[in-house]
Amino acid sequence: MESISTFQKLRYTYKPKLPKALSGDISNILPEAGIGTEPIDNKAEIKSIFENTCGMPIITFKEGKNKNTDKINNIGVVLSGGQAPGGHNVIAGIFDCLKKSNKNSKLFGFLGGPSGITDDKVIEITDKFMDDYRNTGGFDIIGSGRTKLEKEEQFDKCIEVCKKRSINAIVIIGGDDSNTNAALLAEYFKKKNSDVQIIGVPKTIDGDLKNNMVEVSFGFDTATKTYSELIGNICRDAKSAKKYWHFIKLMGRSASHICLECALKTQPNFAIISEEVSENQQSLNQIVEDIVKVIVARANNRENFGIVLVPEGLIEYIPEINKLITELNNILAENEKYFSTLRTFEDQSEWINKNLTKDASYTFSSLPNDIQRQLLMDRDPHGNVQVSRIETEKLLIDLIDSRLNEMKSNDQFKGIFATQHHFLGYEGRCAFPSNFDADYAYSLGFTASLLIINGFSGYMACVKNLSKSSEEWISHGIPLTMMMNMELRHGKMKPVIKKALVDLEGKPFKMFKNKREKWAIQTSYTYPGAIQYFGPDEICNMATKTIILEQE
Ligand code: FBP
Repeated sequence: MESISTFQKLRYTYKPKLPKALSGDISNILPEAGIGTEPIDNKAEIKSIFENTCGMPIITFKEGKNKNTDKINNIGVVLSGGQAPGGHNVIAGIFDCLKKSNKNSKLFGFLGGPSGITDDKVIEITDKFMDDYRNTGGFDIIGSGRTKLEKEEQFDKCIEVCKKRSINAIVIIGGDDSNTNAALLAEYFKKKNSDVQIIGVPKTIDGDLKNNMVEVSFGFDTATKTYSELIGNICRDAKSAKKYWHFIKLMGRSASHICLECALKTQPNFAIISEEVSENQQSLNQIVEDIVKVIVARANNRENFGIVLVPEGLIEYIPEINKLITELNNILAENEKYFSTLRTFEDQSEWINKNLTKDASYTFSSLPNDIQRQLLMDRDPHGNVQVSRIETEKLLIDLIDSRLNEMKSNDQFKGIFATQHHFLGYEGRCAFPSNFDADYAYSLGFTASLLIINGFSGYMACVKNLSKSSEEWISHGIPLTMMMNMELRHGKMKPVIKKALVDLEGKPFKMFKNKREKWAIQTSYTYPGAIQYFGPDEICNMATKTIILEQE
């Protein structure tokens, strides 16, 4: 028998909390449709692509007799993309709601991500099997993957597999790209008169699947709490040893929400927010100069130590590198086959340099070889550079070191610059979900099932009012098309769910901006400590600073 820790055993028995409106009998929960909705932008284009699913109303749940809840439903669930704490609880929420409505309903898991649907790799999730995963981190219950479902042949295969397995609904748990694909799938199914329903669930530690209706994706809370504990520990070490500058890169493929939240929690000496870099069109050299100023000022106070937080996606927001990456993406996409025949890095960089414009080639050549190599690595299935493999924190250290050496040689810097670098990403993606994420993910799963039981398709399960206690949370179904606009992808305009970047006018960023000068010079670290699961509410059941500030 598999051995389990005492903590694991205790966590299995935790009962996730639900919004009040969902806690009664399923036959007493009635969906209520609001007024019709519209896409956030490019309304005409989106409407013409989503003829069958655009304009649907927002759904809310209230108390009331519901006669349609005891039909047998067979749901297939799929996990898509990177891990996020709470994934197992979404599945538990779907499962419990489904079985509450009719114990003969079944939940199936598609294995290894979206390709599990098209490859017909399916398992049934039973009571006992589910119980082994409740309130645990990870996606190992059924695995995940990044296959993109976007072609009609794939959609037809989905219909075929669902028919064969008598599955009448699919829940796609994923980020903005996966939920965009969910919207396309829902539209295609309706167009083809297939009655398979599609429901999306907002997942990603990155926190960038966010809008008026989606306050945060599940996983962000636990990941930022885990990273903040580790950053706090490093801060304490830095303050104790007084000998290193720690450069900590934080996951978050594109947006800097994770970096901002961790900065608000730990008060480091410097935190880069990519969105601000882009807004101010800051070059790599300017970023380096800004950090150098803080290092010099602290050295003048004999504080030759500090903490710098670097968002994972930074590289793509630095204007000259962004231009370079755009060119590289196009060149590599157009010449994929030829490029794969170039065996050595020297051959690759020589060929690339010949194909880049003069400016981009200059930027490429000015970067250290390791970074050049990392920029040429495989793209993910969505065509993105895999920023988690680019060592931006090391690049900054190298450039700052050279600049300080130059300043040392003409007596402008008299301090010491010794460094350590860290990358916090995988450490937090599979942590045991915090109480917040355990409750939130479970509520999202429960909502997804309710939407299916009540016949909806093309919706995202959504829970609002998250800075309040879970009792006061409000469940909704929101049309996926409502979050869409048109964006350029691989040289073509495509309908996509708009990614939410850090809002430079929002309260969380403004709070950080007000404080950062003080945090830079006066050592002001705070130590959030480990996630607490048992104990007083203000320690165990607090939402992120971001949500609290946004909703105060
Ligand atoms: P999702 O957007 O799929 O949730 O993934 C987020 C993420 O954790 C990013 O923060 C990171 O850049 C990426 O996944 C890493 O991907 P991989 O797991 O393939 O290394």
